[in-house]
Amino acid sequence: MEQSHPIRSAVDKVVGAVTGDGGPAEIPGVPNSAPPSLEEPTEPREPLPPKPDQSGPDTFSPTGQPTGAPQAKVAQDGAYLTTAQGLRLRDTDHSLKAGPRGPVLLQDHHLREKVMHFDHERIPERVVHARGAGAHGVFRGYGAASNITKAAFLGKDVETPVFVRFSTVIGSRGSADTVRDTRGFATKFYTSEGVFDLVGNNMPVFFIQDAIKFPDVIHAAKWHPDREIPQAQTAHDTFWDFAGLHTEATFHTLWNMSDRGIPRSYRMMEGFGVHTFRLVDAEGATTLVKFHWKPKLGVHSLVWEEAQLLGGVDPDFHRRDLADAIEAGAHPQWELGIQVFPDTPEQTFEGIDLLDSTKIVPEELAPVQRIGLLTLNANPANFFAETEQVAFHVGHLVPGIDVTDDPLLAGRLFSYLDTQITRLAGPNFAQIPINRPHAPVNDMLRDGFHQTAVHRGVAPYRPNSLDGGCPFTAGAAERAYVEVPLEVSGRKVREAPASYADHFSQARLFWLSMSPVEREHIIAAYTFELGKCYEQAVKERYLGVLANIDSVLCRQVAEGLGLPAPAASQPLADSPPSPALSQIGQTWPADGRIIGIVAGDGNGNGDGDVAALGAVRQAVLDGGLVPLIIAPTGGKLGGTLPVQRSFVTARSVEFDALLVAGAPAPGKDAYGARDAKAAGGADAPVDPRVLLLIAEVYRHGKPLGGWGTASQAFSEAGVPAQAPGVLLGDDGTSVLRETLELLGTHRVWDRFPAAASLT
Ligand code: HDE
Repeated sequence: MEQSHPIRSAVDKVVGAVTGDGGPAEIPGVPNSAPPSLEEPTEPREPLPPKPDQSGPDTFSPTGQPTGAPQAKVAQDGAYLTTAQGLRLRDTDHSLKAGPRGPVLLQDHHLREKVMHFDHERIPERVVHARGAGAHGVFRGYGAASNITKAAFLGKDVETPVFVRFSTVIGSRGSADTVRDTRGFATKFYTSEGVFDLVGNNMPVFFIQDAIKFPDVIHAAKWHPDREIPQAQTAHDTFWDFAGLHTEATFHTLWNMSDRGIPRSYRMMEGFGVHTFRLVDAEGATTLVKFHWKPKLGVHSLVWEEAQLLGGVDPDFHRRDLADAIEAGAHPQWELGIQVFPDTPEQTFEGIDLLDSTKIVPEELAPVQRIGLLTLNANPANFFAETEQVAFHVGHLVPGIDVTDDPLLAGRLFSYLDTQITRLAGPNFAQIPINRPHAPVNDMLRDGFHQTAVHRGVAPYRPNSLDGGCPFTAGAAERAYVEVPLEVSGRKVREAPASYADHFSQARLFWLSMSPVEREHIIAAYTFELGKCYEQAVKERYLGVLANIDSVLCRQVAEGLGLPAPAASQPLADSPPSPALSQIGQTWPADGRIIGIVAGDGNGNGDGDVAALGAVRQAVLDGGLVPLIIAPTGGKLGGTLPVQRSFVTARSVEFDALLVAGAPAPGKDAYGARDAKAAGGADAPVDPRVLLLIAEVYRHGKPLGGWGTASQAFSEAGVPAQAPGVLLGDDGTSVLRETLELLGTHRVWDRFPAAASLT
């Protein structure tokens, strides 16, 4: 049987539902499962069915028992509006008043309830990682780790439901997605043995070695406390003041300044558990591991100008990308991997301290072994209930996975429970539907705010006889969690081990592993961030740090800052580069990428043949990508082909590649007073908004294809026809084919020649 591509079939399905005419496929982002009527609906009816891409938490009781209830049963339902007590209401638009002109009566219990609840709708945002996006999915174990861990969910073909939340670290809940920052990558596995949370980041190292410094680094990175600016970024004095004085942050800061700090998509990030964990097999033998997530789509990043533009043009870019991809059926996937190290008393590997979270073990020394597959396949049904209320904790462990003595991890084991007390207002947050385990809970923890379980028995204590001794403790045979019985000893001191003093060698390793263009981006990022600092001393001090990474890096940044480059204060350690750290040099699937297709008005104004355009659009869908037609105005080209972006709404940063079907003459609104992007364009041969699209796509290194009279538009935009990744052809489908091939490497890297000093 012929299988249509998931994106096409999903989009077709969505649009079929929306337009009701089975018409051409629309784009993801449909607000609900049926289109609204033009007239306000007044006839009571049952609610619309949920959208096909959405799912809620599975229906488990607060005590981890499957209830068997359909998900809709925990949602509000029915045709009639009620109060919170289920009382049907006749009017919710007018307060109860003594006559139409008032006064409002104190007895209006509906007004009181409605406004009271509204007044308390917000909860405190997370103190870090406040901005995020989540998705449901499934994890399937390969069984490849079963020889070193008894964790049931890692067994061969065992399927475990998961909820994943991605996030930025510094910004507030409403901040932009594309800021330069670390990204959180937190996964909740609802395993048969209890919840396991892998609370990781998209970078494998951290700013600090000891949790006691966490408030310091976060206070430095967040806004200045007097003005509460800048939002969601480290380009300011307090961060670089701290980073220059606290040089154990050097390596993580370098990751931030690299392209990893501005991911293209949550779907295109690696994830890391950061700390070393201890796996335990059924016999009690232990192995040290570091967890990795490897994205099937590869690791890709924005360029800085795109990230900045997106901050204004689409601050929800990453959220939207994740939700749209899932809605369109392009389900993102990652393989879970582990680097494996023998559990020796020193807890080092090839001289690298495994308890130091500011260090990596290069993949070339310890390859990442794949042990399972994560697929995100459903969007949350309700952001607040799920993404906002999900509560992760590094101490949510299952048999077969234990922690190590990494002092950063130790602090986290305290912190993650603590923070929920403020954020989720009490100790019963595990009972919120998204947090409920899928394993029976019998904890003897009692009462507290928002207790939703109705416990039985009279003896929530042990030992007891009144409840028949229940509940009983389990042994390892009954899958109890048993900590690895390690010997511990030592003097009570506030000190770090000597190995923690090396702050620069791995930063240098990273720098040396970058391709020339990646180095250019790093130089530009430091120059931008330090250039935004006010204090000369802060900049000068940080140049001293850069000198200890690399003299070229230091010199180039110093030049940009207009300051002298200092010499290194210690010998630079050269180690072989780790190619795995570079993002460039491989090819990856282009699933779910966004292709902008610039057309004219459908009447021969720079778009050629509408039927041919439709064929290109269909071919993009067939390739598993999302086509967005861009035309002078909204509507349907030739009465059939739906337009998704107008020259007013389109901006190049939305697209991974641009196809140009011709050279549209300026639209009627192409003048500066209406649209500054079109300033001076009324008399130009090509609409200036199209020229801007072309110029930006070109300078961001994206594939640029064109046919018909597009060559005229390219030359008006200053794009050389022979430049790398500029594809001019006779017909759209052949240009498209070449464009898709180029997308495999993500960008046209040849368009970015690096300075000779960096090659
Ligand atoms: Fe977190 N971190 N963290 N962190 N962290 C939180 O927990 C904390 C650290 C990470 O999507 C908070 O529920 C301390 C490393 C992610 O809900 C809080 C220390 C790594 C998320 C907290 C660290 C992370 C958090 C805030 C230093 C990567 C978002 C709200 C010892 C391995 C989870 C919350 C989500 C969230 C504390 C360091 C990752 C305050 C004290 C290292 C992905 O508890």
